[in-house]
Amino acid sequence: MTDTAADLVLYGSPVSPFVRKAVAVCLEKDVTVDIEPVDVFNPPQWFRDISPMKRIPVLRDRSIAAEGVGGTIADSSAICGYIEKKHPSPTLYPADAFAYGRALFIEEYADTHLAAACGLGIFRPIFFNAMQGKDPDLAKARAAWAEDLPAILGYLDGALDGEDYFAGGALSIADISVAAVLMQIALVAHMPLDDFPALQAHFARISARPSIAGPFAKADGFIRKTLPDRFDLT
Ligand SMILES: N[C@@H](CCC(=O)N[C@@H](CS)C(=O)NCC(=O)O)C(=O)O
Repeated sequence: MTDTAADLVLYGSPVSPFVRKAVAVCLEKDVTVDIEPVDVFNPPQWFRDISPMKRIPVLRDRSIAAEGVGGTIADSSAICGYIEKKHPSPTLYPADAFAYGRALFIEEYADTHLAAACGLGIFRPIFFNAMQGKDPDLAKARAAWAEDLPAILGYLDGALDGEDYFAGGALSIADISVAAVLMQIALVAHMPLDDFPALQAHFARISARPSIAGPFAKADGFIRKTLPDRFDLT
């Protein structure tokens, strides 16, 4: 543990893949971070003030400022970049210039394209409906799995190119981002990845890391209270 670690607090919930990504980066670096829950769909004014896009996570570094906008960073990629600078070891960003660029791209691809397909396409139609006491919209989730996911998963499968990691031959922000976002499907449904063997092996390996498995277990415990069973997408 580091002296300054207790200064960090993440506002959000481990149910968010972006919160889990930031927590995983902290855990990989043995940096202590508090998590303070916030209802992002009906946030208090203090949260609106520090999250101009009304999104979680927001990080506060209390050693910079304990309240107000000062000391806050409101985006998971920016948060992870900050944590890397503040706690450089072990590095989660490749040293090689091209591998660094690839890692940032894969992170962005996971956070945008993959997250839209997993979150808006599958997680929300199932879990948000269940939270509102409605039947899960399995038709929408199955359409996303059948029509949107194959190209995205195929790209990621190919991007591994026979390697264990996406960039730089070592664990990086790319691997953490992809696993954190893919898990959004695993929270609500069975996720057969047999057609994408490289990605399947990567997901099994990365999601077994305590930094990824721990936050996932917290999210899973929350989801299972509403949805005891996972659904079939095929
Ligand atoms: N690019 C942002 C995305 C954050 C994001 O979309 N978070 C979702 C939760 S998974 C959120 O806050 N959604 C609130 C809403 O849709 O109103 C990041 O990486 O932090």
